[in-house]
Amino acid sequence: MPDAWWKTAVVYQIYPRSFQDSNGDGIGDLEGIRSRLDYLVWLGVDAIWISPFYPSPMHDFGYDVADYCDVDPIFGSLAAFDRLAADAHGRGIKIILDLVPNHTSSSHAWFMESRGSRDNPRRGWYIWRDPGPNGGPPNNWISNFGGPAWTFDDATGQYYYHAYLPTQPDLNWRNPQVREAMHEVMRFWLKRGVDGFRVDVIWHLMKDELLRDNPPNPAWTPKDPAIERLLPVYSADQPEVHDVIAGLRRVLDEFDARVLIGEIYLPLERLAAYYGKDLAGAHLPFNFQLLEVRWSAKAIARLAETYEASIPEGGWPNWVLSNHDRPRIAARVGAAQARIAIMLLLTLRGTPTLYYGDEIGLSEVEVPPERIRDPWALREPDIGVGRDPARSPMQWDAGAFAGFSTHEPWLPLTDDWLTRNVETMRVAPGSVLRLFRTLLWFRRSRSSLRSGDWRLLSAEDDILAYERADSRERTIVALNFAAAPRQWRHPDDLRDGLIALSTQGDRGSDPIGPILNLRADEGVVIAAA
Ligand code: TEU
Ligand code: CA
Repeated sequence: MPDAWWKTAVVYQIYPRSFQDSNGDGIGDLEGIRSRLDYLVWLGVDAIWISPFYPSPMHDFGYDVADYCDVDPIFGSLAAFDRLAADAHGRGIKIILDLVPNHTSSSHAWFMESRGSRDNPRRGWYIWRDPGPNGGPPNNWISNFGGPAWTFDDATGQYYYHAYLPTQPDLNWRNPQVREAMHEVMRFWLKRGVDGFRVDVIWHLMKDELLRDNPPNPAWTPKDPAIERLLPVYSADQPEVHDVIAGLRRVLDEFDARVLIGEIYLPLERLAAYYGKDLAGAHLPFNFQLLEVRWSAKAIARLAETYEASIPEGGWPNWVLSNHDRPRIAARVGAAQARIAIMLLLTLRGTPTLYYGDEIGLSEVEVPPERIRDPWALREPDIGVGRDPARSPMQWDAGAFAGFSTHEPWLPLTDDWLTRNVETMRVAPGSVLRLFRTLLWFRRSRSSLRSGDWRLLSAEDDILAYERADSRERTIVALNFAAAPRQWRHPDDLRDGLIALSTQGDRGSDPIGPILNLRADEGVVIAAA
């Protein structure tokens, strides 16, 4: 039985606003993505996950959906989506959409009806409550984007709940009509050939029905990861959430070979539950640990061992380095260690998700205060510029606006865009883009990397070494997390191995002695029989 495609695939996240503009408005769109499919084939990715492109007032850039079954004109049309899907499938690239079931936009027809009156049939589709005893919000829950998670609606004299912006009211997933309506949304896209969904904030879907106050978290400060703020709010980790996820999975399973990826910012010991009872939950509960881990050989060794041990029998791991909500890997660990990170991501066991732009080493753009667009930063200035620096336009060439658009892009380019772009780096020996592509194609050629076992070899002296093996071959990876040379004594029986590639370009075919000398910030992959 061949492995499910999503187990051996490499997923590539596209933030549609920032990938390629096709109509000169400075904002990326679906036609722009379609025009770059040949690049994605060249790079060697197997699936694209596209962040939301549905009709939206764009208060949270599409994560505030006003119509789940259409395309916002700024991104194109359903016909443009169908063309993109057909061309992607024609090139062997799968399409994964971003489903945002936790909340709608306050401009969604469902919410407009729900707020119409207390006895509207859709009143129970959202979470409405009378004011608390002191006339204020029903409890002390706070929004992920600052301020109370409750907004008062004068017309009907009640508060409604929102985990994010006041214009992102949470749906009430205890209501079977809400579940059925969202199942129909999934079927709409699955019938259009979509290969799966990344489900936004899937662990938030069920709230504590009694809306009990949460113990105030005095230790929390705005600089903490937002998730620390939310954990008390969802600390009940409602058991019913797994019924809801199993319901989403049943819809998916009405169609062949689809994947359900769950966005879940939870510690590893709680993440495993989202594979579901008898693996009937998410195929890939997103593992965000590399976004937060202390960047060292020992910490990552411990993380990988803990994660491997936490996955239920038959479950499949996944790893990610960056996304549209967090500073990019190159900004977190620097350019040299970002190469180590890429080799780590593409040689650990499980499905890797790449974030667009990481392959050209995009880091943080300077976003002047007047150009900040992230609603979270606009509501909570003390968190700084927010998420915009990780959402800057893709840089394609050294032409105007880096080939992203013929118009000033919606966010600035990086200062070094003249050299940090696909066309320039595609032919530059030793560029991070060429490393990325070589690793992707090497991974594709090695069954041990696509689906072999993982075994830690060592994590001493700043070197993380591990082995991937199956019945046919072994691949050894040795990563130097130090900015200084290090030596590594590998297992003696590696004498027949050869260094397949290094993060620092050609190492020649020097035979491997009993000691491997690694340069500062260097990682190597060794192909052994
Ligand atoms: O993010 C969920 C989530 O927890 C993040 O909001 C994260 O905690 C926050 O961005 C602070 O880092 C999803 C989407 O990825 C995010 O872009 C949306 O803003 C959010 O949900 C609401 O839909
Ligand atoms: Ca456009």
